[in-house]
Amino acid sequence: MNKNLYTLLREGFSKGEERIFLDCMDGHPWSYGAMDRLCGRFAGAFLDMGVQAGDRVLVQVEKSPAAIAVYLACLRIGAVYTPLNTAYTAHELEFFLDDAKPVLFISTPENHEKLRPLARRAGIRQHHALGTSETGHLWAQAQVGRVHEAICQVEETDIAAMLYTSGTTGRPKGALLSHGNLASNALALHALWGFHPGDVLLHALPVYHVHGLFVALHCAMLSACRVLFLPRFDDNLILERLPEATVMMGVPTYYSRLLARPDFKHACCRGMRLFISGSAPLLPQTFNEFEQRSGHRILERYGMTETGMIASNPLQGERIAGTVGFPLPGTEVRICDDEGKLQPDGEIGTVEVRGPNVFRGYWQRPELAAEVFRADGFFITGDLGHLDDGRLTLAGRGKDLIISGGLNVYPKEIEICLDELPEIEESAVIGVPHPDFGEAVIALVVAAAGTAFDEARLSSALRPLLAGFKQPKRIIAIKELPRNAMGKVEKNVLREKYRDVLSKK
Ligand code: MLC
Ligand code: AMP
Repeated sequence: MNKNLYTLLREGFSKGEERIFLDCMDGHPWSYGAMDRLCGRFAGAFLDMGVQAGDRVLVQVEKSPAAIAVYLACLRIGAVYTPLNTAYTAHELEFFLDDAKPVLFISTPENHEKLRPLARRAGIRQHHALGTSETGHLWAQAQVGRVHEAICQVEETDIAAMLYTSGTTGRPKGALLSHGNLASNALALHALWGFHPGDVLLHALPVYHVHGLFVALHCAMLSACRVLFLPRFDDNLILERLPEATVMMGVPTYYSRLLARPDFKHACCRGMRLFISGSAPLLPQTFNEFEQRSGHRILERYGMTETGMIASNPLQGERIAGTVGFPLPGTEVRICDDEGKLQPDGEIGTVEVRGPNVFRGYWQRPELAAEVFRADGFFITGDLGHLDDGRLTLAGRGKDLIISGGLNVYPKEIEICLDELPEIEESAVIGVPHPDFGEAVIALVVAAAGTAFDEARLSSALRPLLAGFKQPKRIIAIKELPRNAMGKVEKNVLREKYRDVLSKK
């Protein structure tokens, strides 16, 4: 049997080909059948460009139905879909182009010319543009080219997508997700959250991450649900469309932004059956306030790029604020100390995961497998937590990671950029509480001898190097970085000292 994820997704929506899939409120909703046909056209075009099964297709485009068709076309021909955050700068892109070694690179029409020299330098044979409407080379090419109907025969372990995640070294690594990984997670979540053909999913998430692309869209596709496909999170648009929706998925910032709207109340949610939150901790106060204002207890779940979703609060049964619920069926979770020794119930340790959802490894970094996998196949997430009668509660992170508005930022990447500036002797980047993003980035720097510290100038110097969400919201000069006896920077001391710099306005 063909284990291609596209076969499974098509099985889900083939009963409702004429049903609306993506509704972008532009008067031209995309039916499942129309999406399948566009996917066939892109698949034909990609094959004509020389893309073969196993080749990487690197994609940095705006959210649009065409972007989804590109994803599905990659699945169909067995290529490895590799999406990138649209906020990445040309400087950041250079790394991805070199590392992923894509056969095909797709960028926006606006960036196409600008990125052409980079793509050429990286030796990429095919570089095309894709617009959100019917603009750009790929649309034109797909209209005149052939339609490729067949779905590439793959094994469960063949790679469907590669998603970059950063790491403690500051160098992003490509997590390889197989057709089997994505299919098992899609089926588990679809069943667990009770998706059915009558659901209407409100979708405001970006589509270059696990959350917006896999978790949300796969659940919808398996029941041929209608998706209210918003270009981005906009509270006005959300409030306008909420009465039509039955399910919404978002990061905690979406829910706190809704609560900031005095007109968000019970009546807005009359058709809703489920609000789901993940990617960052949902504060119990947000959970409680949301329940008071809407009558809904947000269902919090927990996942990672490398594993897809790991645990979820129940659809039926108690959703407890501050916990992420129970491991998904088929997924094992255990809590261990640094040596891998199992911790008793209630004790905090590192969350380890094993199951069909766990990724195949990092692209061209086989040496990392030994660091992140135990001999018995458990993946070490780097998150801290405890289990109580099977229910998982997260308790911070063992890894030096900042999650800002649901986006991951690894301090090292920013520290490397800062330390290269001549005005800076050394730096420490930390996450501190932020009223909108939950947590946000600030930098503490020691100025180089003989230089004058100028925060605005340093921020401008970082602009072309780092995506906006990684830019420190403040750069603060200090005399020296606090260090322990081993010479390691004591970030806890800094986090404590500067915890109010962004929350007090
Ligand atoms: C934007 N900015 C951010 C930011 N997003 N700063 C910090 N953290 C963020 N998350 C900055 C921009 O650079 C810009 O800065 C300014 O804020 C306004 O930008 P914007 O694009 O207008 O912001 P907005 O549209 O309001 O976006 C905020 C957001 C968005 C929270 C709606 O970031 C978002 O949709 N986040 C969700 C991310 C997500 O899908 N995560 C899932 C990962 S998967 P300036 O200086 O230029 O003005 C995963 C696994 C799992 O983690 O479990 O799901
Ligand atoms: P990413 O690497 O972008 O996939 O981000 C995954 C990380 O997000 C996890 O390792 C957790 O640290 C965090 N995360 C995801 N869901 C939750 C949640 N519900 N609560 C707290 N942290 C979460």
